[in-house]
Amino acid sequence: MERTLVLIKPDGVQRGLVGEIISRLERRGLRIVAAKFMQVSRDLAERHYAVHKGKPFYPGLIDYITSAPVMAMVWEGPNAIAAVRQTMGATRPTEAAPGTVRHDLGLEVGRNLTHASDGPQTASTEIDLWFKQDELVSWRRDLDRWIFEE
Ligand code: D4T
Repeated sequence: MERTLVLIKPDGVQRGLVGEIISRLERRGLRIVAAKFMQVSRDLAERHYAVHKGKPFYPGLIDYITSAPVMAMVWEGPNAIAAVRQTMGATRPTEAAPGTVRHDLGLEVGRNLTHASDGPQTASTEIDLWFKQDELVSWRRDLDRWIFEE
């Protein structure tokens, strides 16, 4: 079972899309492991986006992610990293496939609603950055056998 970090960014929170986005992940069959509604500090933002430091969009990215609260979550499931990125769609909403969160709900790359880890190493590093071990809940749903082949 794979785990991935998902952020609903400030635009998603401000636009009242938290429920819609969580609902899409739930309906996909993914299982929530952790969630916290929080104001992101500049320090956390800079650590999360360290890989983009020096790029032209970096200052705007830090301002954006710290501009209002975010909903930070961990989701799990078989191939959860790829599944969540597929549900979110391409980084640029105008390149995202119809049916994805970014296509259906967004227009601009700098207001692309969500973040999702892009690989197993990043997922592990990002989950550790955003959550303490005791904030991650391991549990089973009664429905799991109808969603996971196991
Ligand atoms: P995140 O990390 O937010 O899930 O986005 P992606 O994984 O889909 O895309 P990314 O790392 O390439 O970009 C991180 C973040 O920077 C913003 N961005 C990106 C931007 O404002 N302008 C740009 O030209 C690019 C490439 C959007 C997402």
